Amino acid sequence: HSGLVGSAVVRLIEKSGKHHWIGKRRSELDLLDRQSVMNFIEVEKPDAIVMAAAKVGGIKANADQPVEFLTENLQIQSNILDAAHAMSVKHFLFLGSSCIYPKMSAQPIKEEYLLTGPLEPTNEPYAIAKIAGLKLIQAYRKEYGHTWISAMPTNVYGPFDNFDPTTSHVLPALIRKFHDAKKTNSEVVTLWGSGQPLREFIHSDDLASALLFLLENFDSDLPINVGTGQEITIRELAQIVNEIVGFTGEILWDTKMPDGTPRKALDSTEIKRLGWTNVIDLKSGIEQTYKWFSSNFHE
Ligand code: GFB
Repeated sequence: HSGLVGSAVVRLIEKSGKHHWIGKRRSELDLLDRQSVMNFIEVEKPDAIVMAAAKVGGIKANADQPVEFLTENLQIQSNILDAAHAMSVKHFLFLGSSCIYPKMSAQPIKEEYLLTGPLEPTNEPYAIAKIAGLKLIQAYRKEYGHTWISAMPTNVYGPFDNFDPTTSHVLPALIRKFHDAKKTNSEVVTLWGSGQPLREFIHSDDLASALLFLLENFDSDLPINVGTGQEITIRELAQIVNEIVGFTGEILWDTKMPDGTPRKALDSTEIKRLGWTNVIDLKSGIEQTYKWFSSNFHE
């Protein structure tokens, strides 16, 4: 509950005042420890679980630690799902990622395109773990009749993200790199790849509103996409972040670093049809995130 997505869900639950929430930090509950997870769920007996905990990272972290991205995610999700089953938890929302879809998928990506082609190699271990998670949700639905669901968000950003320049996702990496360069009067910022890939970004507060909406309004075997429908190239994104942060030097592109998937635009028709829509536009979301970063991030 203290990461990028979990903290946003907690903020929204507190704001609505409709539900009581329970969260544990990593130091209080190790989700890799099966018995501890069992005990926690048995003691707390939650009505609903939003599974925002995962081993996550940007393109380089995924490529550098394939073992951890595969095994930790498999263990965390099977521990929590098995404990939820043992204690008959009524509602469960499993969170995946748009990288579960084929690298060269037709665009925009519909939910049913899952497993119709090879995955993007830089994040295949993470994607395989997340596919296993959503398959486990489907298996629990089929075999035991649980009404559990899976949501697949596009790239998420916002407060409480990882802003490490090496392991983070692109948006926090850009904020951090431009901020540091401005602070140290550096003339150059080096970004990765060609700048050509297209990405879609959702603010964590919008994602949180989608997740709570889905818990109340969605019950299906298929995962559901959560996106904004707005795509941007990494180069355009760099310009926006650069303007907000106010770095005036030069941007270099290190083309030895990977581009990853060329494009992964989610088709979010289904969630929009159900009545949810995002409200935070990318520029004001980045402005808000940079404000948070400036006053909260200390190395
Ligand atoms: O966000 P990102 O790390 O991951 O990178 P993915 C997106 C794009 O930004 C890639 C480029 O084309 C990167 O080459 N980029 C440019 C940078 N400069 C930078 C930089 O300084 N840092 C980073 N990180 N990227 C991830 C998956 O894929 O998406 C995860 O690896 C997860 O598994 C996540 O699914 C949502 O969007 O390519």
